[in-house]
Amino acid sequence: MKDPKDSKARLDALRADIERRNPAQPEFHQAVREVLETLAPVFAARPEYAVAGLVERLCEPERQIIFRVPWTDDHGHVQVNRGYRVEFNSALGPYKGGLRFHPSVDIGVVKFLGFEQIFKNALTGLGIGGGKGGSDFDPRGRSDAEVMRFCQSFMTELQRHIGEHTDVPAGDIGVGGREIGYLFGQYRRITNRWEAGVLTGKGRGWGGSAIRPEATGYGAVLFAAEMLKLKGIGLEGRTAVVSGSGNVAIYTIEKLHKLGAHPLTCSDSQGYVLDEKGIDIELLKQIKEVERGRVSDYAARRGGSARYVPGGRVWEVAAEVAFPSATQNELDVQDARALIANGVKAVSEGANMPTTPEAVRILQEAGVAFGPGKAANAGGVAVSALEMSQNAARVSWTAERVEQELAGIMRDIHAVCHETAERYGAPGDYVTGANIAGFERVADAMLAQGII
Ligand code: NDP
Ligand code: 2IT
Repeated sequence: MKDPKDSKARLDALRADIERRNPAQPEFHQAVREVLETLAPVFAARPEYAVAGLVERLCEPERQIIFRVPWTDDHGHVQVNRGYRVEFNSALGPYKGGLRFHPSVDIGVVKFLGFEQIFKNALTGLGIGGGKGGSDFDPRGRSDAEVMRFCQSFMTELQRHIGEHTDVPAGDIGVGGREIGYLFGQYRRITNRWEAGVLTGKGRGWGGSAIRPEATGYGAVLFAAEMLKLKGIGLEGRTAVVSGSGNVAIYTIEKLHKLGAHPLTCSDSQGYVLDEKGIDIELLKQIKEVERGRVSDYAARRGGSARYVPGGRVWEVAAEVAFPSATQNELDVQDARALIANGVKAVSEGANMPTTPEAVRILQEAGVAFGPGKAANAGGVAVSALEMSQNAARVSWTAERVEQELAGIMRDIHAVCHETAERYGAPGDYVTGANIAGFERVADAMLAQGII
């Protein structure tokens, strides 16, 4: 298979087959399409990858688990949710990836996230396979006691599938430190094991790593800084737009402040805040992390500099760097055009697949440095892997040490994406670079380990 046209034809046929065999999973189709579209040159250059079944196996999860999650709400009513864990690929290490609790979660969403996670985790170089899970449970408006009962019921089933050497979940949308605590408690109770490495994102006092809460957001900013450095500019003094107001957005904003940039926005699913003086990180943390409030509360309490825009999108605000940090497909063609018109120089994806494929193309064609999520937001799972290392060694590293490791990992990921893109004739295209570099590592391990 030397002719790239042959490779392309084969990949197109495979894509059509995947869409036929996995109906009604648009996010999964999108994630697969985006990777397959960039792989043709690697097949042309490296015929060893063209063996039958390699990509077909990569696109089929090793295991998909779907289970009932019954729990009782505060009014004594029985609620029934659905739980998922997709164990996608373990060629490089135990399945690793977060749990998402959000009403939009279905098997297609979990599969898209698990598929992305394979390549992201490979890029970290830390020996972790790809997996993802979650539930259509909506934590919004639920009491702590309800969340605890839900987490306990969820773990009662999940525990038989996970383990420090098997599958290691963590947080994602709707799952943070509180939920990981309840999940860990139930795992420990059922198994009668202190198995710290079975979950990451734990509390600092009981096996959690320093800097894990910060890692995804900090990493996304470090990735943006690396991209800008190649354009000969720094982050200091730059204006930034950030979407979302959860874990990733908060620590993106914090790191931007630390590096002397000006984060002007944050958002939730109901609207956004524009703060001309820059987002007050302490007020945002108080409202979101302590009070579990909304960004509209931020605007009400911040005073004159902040304006709440109900229903709007942050991408209409002029800025030099953009960090989509909420959810998938939150930045579309119209948003990309608005960013370009306002002179954006770099987009670094804190969220998973937040930019639609057409918007990615438009941004890249306009010369905007575009960091895809599987590279730019890999800092979170990378520090999760460092949490597993600390748990295995029964040690706890200082925040300074973890932060230094994170910075080195993000630099390395940027470098490998950049070099790989150049090697395959797509200079500056981090999407191609990330997909091929991640693919090569997983594919080499899969080939060595035989047809399983
Ligand atoms: P959180 O639950 O902490 O925050 C999610 C934020 O996104 C909230 O502001 C939420 O607003 C908003 N949001 C969620 N769903 C939607 C939606 N359908 N439309 C508009 N806004 C929405 O999650 P995280 O910050 O952890 O995750 C954000 C993104 O980052 C996700 O794509 C996740 O997969 C990705 N990610 C997370 C990592 C982590 O370590 N946590 C690591 C790597 C990637 P509202 O409250 O109104 O729903
Ligand atoms: O999308 C992601 O990389 C995460 N939600 C973090 C996964 C992890 O295992 O830390």
